[in-house]
Amino acid sequence: MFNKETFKKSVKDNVKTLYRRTLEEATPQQVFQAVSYAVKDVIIDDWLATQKTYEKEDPKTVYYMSMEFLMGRALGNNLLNLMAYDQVREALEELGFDLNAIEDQEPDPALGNGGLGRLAACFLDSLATLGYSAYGCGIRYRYGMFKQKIENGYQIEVPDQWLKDGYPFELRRPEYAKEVKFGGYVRVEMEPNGKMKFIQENYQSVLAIPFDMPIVGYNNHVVNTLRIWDAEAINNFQLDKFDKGEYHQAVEQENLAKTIVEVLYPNDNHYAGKELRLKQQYFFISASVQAAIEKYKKKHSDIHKFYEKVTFQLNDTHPTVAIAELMRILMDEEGLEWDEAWEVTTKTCAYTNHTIMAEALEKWPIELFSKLLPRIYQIIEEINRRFIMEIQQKYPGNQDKIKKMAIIYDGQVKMAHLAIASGYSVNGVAKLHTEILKNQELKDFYEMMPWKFNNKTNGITQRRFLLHGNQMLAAWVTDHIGNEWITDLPQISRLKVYADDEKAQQEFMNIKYQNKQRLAKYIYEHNGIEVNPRSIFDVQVKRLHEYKRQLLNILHVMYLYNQLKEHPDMDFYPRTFIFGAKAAAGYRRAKLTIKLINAVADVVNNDTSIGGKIKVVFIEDYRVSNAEMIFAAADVSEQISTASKEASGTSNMKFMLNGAVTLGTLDGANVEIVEEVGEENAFIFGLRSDEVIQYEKNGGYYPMDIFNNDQDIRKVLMQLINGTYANGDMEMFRDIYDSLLNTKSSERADTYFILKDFKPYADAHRQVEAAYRDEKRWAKMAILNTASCGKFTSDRTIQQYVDEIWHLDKVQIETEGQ
Ligand code: NBG
Repeated sequence: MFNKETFKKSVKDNVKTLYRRTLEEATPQQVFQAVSYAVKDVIIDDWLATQKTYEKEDPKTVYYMSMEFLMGRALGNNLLNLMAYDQVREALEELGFDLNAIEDQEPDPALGNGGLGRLAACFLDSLATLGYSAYGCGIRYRYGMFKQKIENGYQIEVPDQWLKDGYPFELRRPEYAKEVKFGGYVRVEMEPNGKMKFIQENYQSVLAIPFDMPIVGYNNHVVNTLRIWDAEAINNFQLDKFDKGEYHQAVEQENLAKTIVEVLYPNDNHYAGKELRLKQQYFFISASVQAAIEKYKKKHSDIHKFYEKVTFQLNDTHPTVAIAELMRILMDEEGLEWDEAWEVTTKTCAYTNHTIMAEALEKWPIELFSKLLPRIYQIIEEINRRFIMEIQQKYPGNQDKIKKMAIIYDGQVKMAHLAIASGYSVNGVAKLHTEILKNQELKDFYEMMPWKFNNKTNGITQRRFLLHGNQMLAAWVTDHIGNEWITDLPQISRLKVYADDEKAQQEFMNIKYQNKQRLAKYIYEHNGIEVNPRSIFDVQVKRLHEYKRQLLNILHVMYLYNQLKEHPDMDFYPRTFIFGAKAAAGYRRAKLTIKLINAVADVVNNDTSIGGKIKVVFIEDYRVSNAEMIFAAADVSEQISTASKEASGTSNMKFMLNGAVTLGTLDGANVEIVEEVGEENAFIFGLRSDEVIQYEKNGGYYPMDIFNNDQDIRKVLMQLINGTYANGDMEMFRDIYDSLLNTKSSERADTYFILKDFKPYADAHRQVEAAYRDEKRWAKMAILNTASCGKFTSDRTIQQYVDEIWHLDKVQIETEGQ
């Protein structure tokens, strides 16, 4: 139980033992560390109690396997979930510190790129809060997502040394280390009983060392574990090698260990096809699967029933080697026959698809794959052989089906096919996305195995994105409807009765205003740009990708600016366009788009003739910690992906929760957001997904016609190549211009239908402006957005995974004094 005086003493003691300093002498970072260790002390008892309870009650456990966990800062969130936030704030005040400032000392553990990694983090929060036994399994990258600096308008990537001061919320657990083997060859031996034995030889190996992070449930004493693996060289092996004079190989193993967990690939919705990436995948999967089996065997003797107590959720294709690794261990180490191992595996593994973008679907060249993972490759070959037989049985003589569905085809191992053929569940992440999977992308698989397919619309945790990120609004909500929304978000619909209440409207908009002031201050401090908190804060924050169409947004800003220059007296409600986005380091056009945004910002923000009516801000280094503040301050949520391309989107939900109104296409979860809040409380525009798909299939879209016939659009595009935003340099943005009209390369012009959707988008913006001028109408819309977001809690998503896929048992933690 939390005790303020003990806590204060613990903070002081920690500073002393960690740094040989008094609290007065400690640096802010040292105070953060001391406070965090004191908080960890509080967590530890619940962590132990939770694990004891799990041991006793033996509930079924989900292992959420993911290359990415975008956790964000832990200190504030842990305090809230422990119900100790206010007391700790007071305790620190008494010691002369400000909790917010101390929270700001924490690095964001940015072990993820974007939505996929953040979803995994929200899921862990919900699993703990709902009281389900769960592990997150991932990689402890030494360098997380790069830090973004903007220099001269360009993105510069700087290493993210999140571990440099030590991370207080992790626990190294060498006693659970596992060996992971790469390369070599497979030798087959006949055993006396006639069974074949497969032995990997002449391999290199590394030691996987787990680091555990506590995942604190909200007010329920549950503490689950995120287990991320670090790599170390295997020392005694190394000595062996030296004895034999195999110095070279020993050094290689040392290097392998060093490089394997070095960096997170900074790609979102795109795979790089790099050997090191496959090594990372097998590394954390092999260690995690070994650990899961070891844990199961502590309590159970019959490995055939593994799936009754354990399920693996594969977060996209990145962890799909788990299927073959589980087969390998069951057969080669546990002695099961193929059919027995297959039954266990197919009842254990489930797969989530997070994208239909072709460039994100992992395929590995056979050569690379079989060399790195010879035994795993053999097993996948056999899975493939049997799967093809099944296809032939179902569709006799149909070669086309084999071509489209085989796991190994054309020299490549297709990871999504492996996951679908071998898993017991395949889910999409929003209604529309799942329908597109069933009817387009994975049509053949759906026809063959319809029972595997299901939808799980994504969600977000309200505990981070409202309770922590927007404390003023959270308090206001609680004042009006009580605090049940914290663990039961649909309760928030009780706010609907206040949508027309003038006092409530004023209070709600006043909180929004204060949050806008907070963000304005941040912008001033970080960008040196003054923005008017009375202007409309129109925000697009997410990874930079062509399909997300930040380009549409900035082209529209250029158009508005042209309008304002041409008609200086036009009625124009001041607007602040806020962007935040990292681009993959190798994604040239995305990086050029960042430059364009900053170039437009430079011109527009410094043009005194428009009286500050348009401001453009690019927030550097968009990440979870500043995201929390940005959502709280947004009026308009830009969700403008080309319909059909955004599997779900989850920032759309975070904005909605904070009372921002969606301006978007009918894509991903926007569809369901509109269903919940009503079309009159969102601004929807543009091509529908089926229209996009039709154009993609049949052609018939000619952006050049639009360019030729629409003066406004032509003017904006010409400004890309006449130096308007590039100090006269006509080449700087030519690639973007070409991509829209492309007559040159083989790439289809305007792949993402930007020109097609441009005018409908501009229209939607006019409607936003009109709605915002009507203060009451806007306040009502904003309140209704917050009040209608109940469906989008990750608690609901997780409950559906539990009920329809995992079938976990709920656990109550017994703590002392309860
Ligand atoms: C992303 C989608 C988002 C979705 C998240 C979480 C990948 C591969 N997919 O639309 O682009 O919200 O996954 O499901 O990163």
